[in-house]
Amino acid sequence: MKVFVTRVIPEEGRKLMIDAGIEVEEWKEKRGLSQEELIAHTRDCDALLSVSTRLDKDFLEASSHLKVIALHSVGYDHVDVTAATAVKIPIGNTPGVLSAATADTAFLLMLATSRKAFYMHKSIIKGEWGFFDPTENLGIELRGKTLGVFGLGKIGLEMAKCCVGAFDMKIIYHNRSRNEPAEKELNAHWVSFDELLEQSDVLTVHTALTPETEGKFDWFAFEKMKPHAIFINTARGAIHKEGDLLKALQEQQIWGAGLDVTNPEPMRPDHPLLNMPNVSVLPHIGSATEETRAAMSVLAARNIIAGLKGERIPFVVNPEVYK
Ligand code: 8YV
Repeated sequence: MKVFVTRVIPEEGRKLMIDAGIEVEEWKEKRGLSQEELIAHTRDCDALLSVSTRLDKDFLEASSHLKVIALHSVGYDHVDVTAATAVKIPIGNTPGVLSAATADTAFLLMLATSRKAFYMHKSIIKGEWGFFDPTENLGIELRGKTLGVFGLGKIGLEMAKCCVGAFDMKIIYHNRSRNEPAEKELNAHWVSFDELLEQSDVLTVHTALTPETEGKFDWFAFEKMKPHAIFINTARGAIHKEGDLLKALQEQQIWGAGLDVTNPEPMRPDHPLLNMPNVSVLPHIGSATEETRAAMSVLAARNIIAGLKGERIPFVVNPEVYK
């Protein structure tokens, strides 16, 4: 049995597959694969472990011989799951293990933005640490403020817990359905999307990218937010409209933004958002800790091993394939 892996993954996951008797072929080049290259490399394989590699309909239709596809991510917006289901390939993801690390990144962006930390750091490098003026370089405080969570699932819950523990923040959230355990645990309140916009001091996005959430944070949404509100996105860049966000910041419709995800990625180095004092941008490192990436590789490997044994994979995103 052989698996093709689209990037080099942590040792923990690779070892698990090798110990299970699986031959592991990793793509070691520092560039992504085209769909044609992917088809060619997986032709003689039984499984695919995809690390953020786009899997479109053409690839999936040409690859019906694959017994399983494991993703090295919780998100699967880069995969045509309907096409995979049509050719009966189970798709697995890595839920749970990256929730804390991703929430930590959201928390980091919130705090850094509230004190303009990234911009201050850059100003020292530029030799701009000059005469002390008590009315300059002022941030805003977070204690007792309202955190609005768009998508209170596993990651949103971790972020909310951090904000309650550190700053005693009040939690409001908007989901399609109520999260009653979170309401009890954190005294969180469900609000409509408009109420979330109007009442949040910090609004943090933790939802999947779907046709319903794509472009959800546009000019009309930012316009409803408080002038001192901070917008945080560690989910997917396409959930906000970057041009509208820039305009909202320039026109002081909102106060600041912290982004771990942009649209497109990578963000171009001369992007105006990168030179704004109240904006913090990171290069999609939400799950990038040694512990979390190792745990993700293990879940992906477990999906591959189960799939190759002909068993139901433990973290399946398209359970319909087993019907
Ligand atoms: C990375 C993520 O994109 O899991 C996700 O959905 O966004 C991140 O963890 C990544 O795929 C790391 O392999």
